[in-house]
This record gives sequence, structure tokens and C-alpha cells, in this order.
Amino acid sequence: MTKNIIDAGLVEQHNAKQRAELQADYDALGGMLSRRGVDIEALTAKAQTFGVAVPSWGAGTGGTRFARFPGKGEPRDVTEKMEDCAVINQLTRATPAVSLHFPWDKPADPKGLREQADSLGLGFDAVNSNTFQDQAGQSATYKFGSLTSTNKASRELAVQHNIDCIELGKTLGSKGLTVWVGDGANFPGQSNLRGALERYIDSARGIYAALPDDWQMYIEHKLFEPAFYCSVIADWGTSFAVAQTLGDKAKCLVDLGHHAPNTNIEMIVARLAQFGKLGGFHFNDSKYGDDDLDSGSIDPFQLFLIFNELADSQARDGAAFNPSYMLDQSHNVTDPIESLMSSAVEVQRAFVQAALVDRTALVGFQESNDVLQAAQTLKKAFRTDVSPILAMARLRSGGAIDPVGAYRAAGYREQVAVKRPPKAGASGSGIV
Ligand code: RM4
Ligand code: MN
Ligand code: MN
Repeated sequence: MTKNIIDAGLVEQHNAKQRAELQADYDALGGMLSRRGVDIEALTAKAQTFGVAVPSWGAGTGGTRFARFPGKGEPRDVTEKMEDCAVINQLTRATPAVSLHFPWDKPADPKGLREQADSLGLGFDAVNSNTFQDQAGQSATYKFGSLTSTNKASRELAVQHNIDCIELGKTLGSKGLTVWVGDGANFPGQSNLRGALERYIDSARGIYAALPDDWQMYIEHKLFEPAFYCSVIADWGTSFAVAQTLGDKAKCLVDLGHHAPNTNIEMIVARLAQFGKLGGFHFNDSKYGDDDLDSGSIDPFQLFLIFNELADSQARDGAAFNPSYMLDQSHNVTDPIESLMSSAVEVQRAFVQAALVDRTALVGFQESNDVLQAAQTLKKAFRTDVSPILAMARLRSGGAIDPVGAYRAAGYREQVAVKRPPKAGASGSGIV
């Protein structure tokens, strides 16, 4: 039996107040969709299959280079982060897995952590390594790079850390390792551009060799930051070349905030999918750079277009096409639980809207070069308010019709604020 962190009766009470209204909205939408030849029940069932992993590091308040303004009742260790992640899943039923970051969330008792996750009905998606910070007492520094450092001891340390992450991940039941490095240069001439990538590939081979057969290694690229002149794994081309070089278990991870403004991310998605190298996503949104804003908060149309490509690939490749969905956000001015719940719903919304695209009509318009109608076909799906489908999917899966409303009514934040007084050396979060 899955343990509920929020009393199920409270959620039920909250739902009861909104059930009739939801049913009316659902019926109205169902009628409208049926005139379009779409079965609302099939869409709701599809919405219920959706899952996106929550980043453990997103459960605490983030910050900027200037300051961090911690919220009340922040989780102080990985066990408390798991409780918050369980709340998110209990109310949204769309976040069945957690993605952990090491050493920030390194458990003292990995088996115990897995048991806690099991009891909360949670699993683990990819584990993330951290070689962009030195840890206290570390034997070699990452100041001038980790997997690509010119210093052999730093490279070896970084490789070993990734191998340790795999080992820990095995105990937890994870099946993937995400590797993002901040390596790069701040000055022209600081680093040999080709030499740095050669060292990266050499180090990555050492990590890849430790990967179990049923695991994937996700290579995450990022245009800039912390390196401001050039990053070693700056773009999807580099990450694709690395993944090709390493082998079948290596794939590319697309973090939505890691591109130059105006980059056509959906096209990157289509390219990676076409060549079997789309490993997964870090969903978030941005206006300027790696802003780590809530998914769908700035450009929901882009999120929809990405899911439109995913739906197209799914139609072409079937079950073999199965990228990992993860959130990677920083919550600086909102309650992280509320942001993560809303974001999971926004990603799920794009998933359902993409399923609404009339693909036969779209292909017809593309073939006949009816540009306007092709564009309108996508817009028609995007403009459809699928909120009643999402709410019904949650209700049927045992979640809340209105996750944020139910969360506030349950008073969870106030309760943990009492139970979790701030403590020195609490595990890291929010540096995203
Ligand atoms: C990076 C990148 C990684 C994340 C770190 C904290 O910008 O997005 O995925 O693990 O931030
Ligand atoms: Mn990321
Ligand atoms: Mn990032």
C-alpha cells in the first residue's frame, strides 16, 4: 500500500466540491471533440499514462548569483525531499519518479532510501553527477574542468565520481546517468578546443565502460555557463558526436534552457529522434538563457511543438521510441511544490495537445503544400483547452482536480515549516 503524505480524505473532500463543475466542463469538451471525430475517453486514458520525473534539487528554493531567499519548511535532506516529491505525485499523478543529484542527495542508507521511495509509490529516473563544484576535502580541483581537465588527477576523480553515481543508482533501481559538465573556457586561447573534446571523449569512455547493459548514459549539452567563452559540450551536434562515438547506450539529453535564444528546439528533437539518439529531456522554460523557469510559463507553444515532434516519432517508431521526461527547474520566488506540480501539468498538457493534432489532415496539407491549413492544423490542437481532460485524468488516477488548491487547503507547507526548522549544512538544492 502506498503511503499518502497528505490525508486522502482531505483530497477527496476538496475534489467533492469541484466534481460537478468538472463533469460539466468535461462533457462540453467531449461533445466538441466528438464533432471533430476525437474520443475524449481515449485522450483521458492517454493522459493517465503520462509521467515526468521530478528533480530532487528542485524541491528546495533556488537562488541566483545574487541571493537565495529560502522558503519555510524546505526539505533539509534527501528523505524530506522524497516526501515533497510524493506530495507532488499524490496530487498530480503525473510524477511517478524522482531524479537525484549526487553528491547533493547522496543517501547515507541507499537501501533505506529505496524502501522509502517504494512505500511512497515513487521510482527513480536518471541519476545526475556533479563535477561542476568541488566538494570539501576533494583531492583534485574542478576549477579548470573535470572530465576535460588538463590535470589527469581531476579527470580521474570526475570519472570515478560518475562510476560511483552508477553504483548508487543501481542500488536505487535507476536505469540512467545524466552527465552535464560545466567544462569550457572563459578566454580565447585558454583551452585547446579540439584537445578538450578529445579528453572529454576519453573520460566518457571510462564512464561508459561501467554502464550496465540496461542503462543509458545521457549526454547533456549547454551553450554557455559557467564557461562564458566556450563550453566543451555546447550544442546538440557535439553531444550527438559524443553519443555516436561512445555507443548505443549513449544518448543526447535536451534541456530546454540550454540553447541560444530563438533556437528551433523542436527541430533538434526531430533530428535526434530520427537518428535514434534522443535520450531524454530536462523540461523548464526560459526567456534569455538557462533561466530554469517553470515549464510552459514563457513559451507554451514551443513546448507543444516539441511534443508534436515526439508524437510524430512515436507514430513512426512505436514503443521503441521512449525518451525519458524529467523536469529541471529552479524555484526562486514560488513554493517549489506548487511550481513542480504546475509544471508537470503543463508538460502533460503539451503531451495531450500534441495527441490532438489531426495527423492525417496535416500530412495531406503538407503533401499539397497548403501551408496555411497545415499551420492551422497545429494551432487548432494547441488552442484547445484540454484542462478538463487533465483534471479528469488526475481524478481517475486518485489525484486532485486542482492540485495547488488541494495542497494549500491541506496546509502541508505550514506543517513542514514546524517540523523542519532550518539546519546548518542542509543538502544542496536550487543551483540550477
Ligand atoms: C545545469 C544543468 C544540469 C543540472 C545543473 C544543476 O545547468 O541543467 O542538468 O544538473 O544545472
Ligand atoms: Mn539540466
Ligand atoms: Mn541548466
